[in-house]
Amino acid sequence: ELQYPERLNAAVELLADTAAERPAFRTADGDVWTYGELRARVDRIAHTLTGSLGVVPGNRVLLRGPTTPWLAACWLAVLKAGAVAVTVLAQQRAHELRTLCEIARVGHALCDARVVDDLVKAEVPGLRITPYGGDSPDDLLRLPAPGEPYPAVDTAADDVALIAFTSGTTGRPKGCIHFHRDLLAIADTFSRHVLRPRPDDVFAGSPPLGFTFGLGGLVVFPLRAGASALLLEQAGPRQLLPAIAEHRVSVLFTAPTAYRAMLDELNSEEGADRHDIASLRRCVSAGENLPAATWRAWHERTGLRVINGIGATELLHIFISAADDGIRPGTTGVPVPGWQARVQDAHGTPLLDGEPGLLAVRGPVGCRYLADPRQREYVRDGWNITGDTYVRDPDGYFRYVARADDMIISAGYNIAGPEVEEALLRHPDVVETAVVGRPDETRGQVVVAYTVLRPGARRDPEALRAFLKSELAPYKCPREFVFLDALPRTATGKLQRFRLRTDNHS
Ligand code: 3SK
Repeated sequence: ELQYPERLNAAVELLADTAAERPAFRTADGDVWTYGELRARVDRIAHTLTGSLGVVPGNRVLLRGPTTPWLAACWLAVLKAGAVAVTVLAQQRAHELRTLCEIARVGHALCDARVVDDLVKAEVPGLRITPYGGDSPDDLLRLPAPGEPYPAVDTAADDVALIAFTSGTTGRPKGCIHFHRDLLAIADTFSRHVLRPRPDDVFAGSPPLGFTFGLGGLVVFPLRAGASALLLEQAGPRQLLPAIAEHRVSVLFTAPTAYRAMLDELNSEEGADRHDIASLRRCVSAGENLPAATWRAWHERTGLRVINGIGATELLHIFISAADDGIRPGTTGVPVPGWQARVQDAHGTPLLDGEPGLLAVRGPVGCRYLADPRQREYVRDGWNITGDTYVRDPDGYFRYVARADDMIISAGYNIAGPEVEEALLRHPDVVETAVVGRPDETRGQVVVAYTVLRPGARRDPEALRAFLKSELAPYKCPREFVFLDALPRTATGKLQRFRLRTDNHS
């Protein structure tokens, strides 16, 4: 079990031990921030926060901007000053920001000057906005601030440090409260046991810092290991491959769609010799389930075994995964050391191995929604019910079936959309697909496959149906195929199946 002292400030712990001259953050432009520079800038921002801006411990400070070292430094400064960081995405627009500020009762905001307009437009009553990184005379980083070290606020290990939002894939956003100790716990469980980082590692990836997948993978894990992170403002699949080569990235965090897009490039005629990815030693995939076909294709092309994981904003980071030779394609893995997991029915009764049911987990981080009655649905009898349907195999490996609300029931059959998607992805023309149930008077639901094809491929439902008939039991085969240019996704890249069920895409 993890033990932390009663008094603990996560920012102090993350910044304390690494030699001043070691690199902490890098940027695509070649800027390098050493640990010494990072500490000095964090202290300067913390002085400004508690000096001229009047922030006091416990105040909630919104942080918003593209992924830059300045955003990471602001986050560390807010924690060091004993305030609460409220993280949101740079892409979120005025009406969304207003809702998030209302839910978290935010009084201050530090916002990258390039995206400040939407926050101003949100007209949040009483919100004091301080831009950083721009030309404005009030730029946070231009404000005169003393150059002395900032004495960190003496926070308790279970003082609130972070409010992170989960949009889920539907519904009003929920603010998830996390403590200072939670931030260390994710590094001391998943990162320590599965990634096993080294001080010379260079972390990089696509999730933004406003998503706890990115905050953990690109800030908390590298700093806890005394390693460095390449912080990319543009981190789509097209930017990742050249960045890996140029900055010798060794630990990569991204989602299954990005692995597929990078494979397309690596397997293309022009891309075959263009990208040197020999520096990679760990590739993490999370955010949604990693199909076995994608795992195998990446392994075949690169020799690397992708670390699949399931995480949640409610639980801050990844709680089921596997390392090295323990990785089995098509499964998520086993509970990360420090975590427990089981599969249970709707009444909380554990199910037998091999039976699909609700995934329930517990460990060093728990779900605490900010004033939201949905807390009672997520946490039952001390177990966090993630909303995923899983099966536990007899050897203790957990296998993803579907999001609990993504099961399709058609003519009495239970059909897991992801199983059909996995089969469709084995077709060479299919880039992405989402399989959902559409209400039907006779069958209850019918299976519909929304599919993105490779450019130039023929939109031929009969060919896909014929292909699937050799891969799946006939009752699972989609009745209907709808071809799209792109699938609907949230700002963090999660597929929005509910939009396919409700919007008119046909
Ligand atoms: O929500 C997720 O999918 C997730 C995955 C990994 C780590 C953190 C999160 C929130």
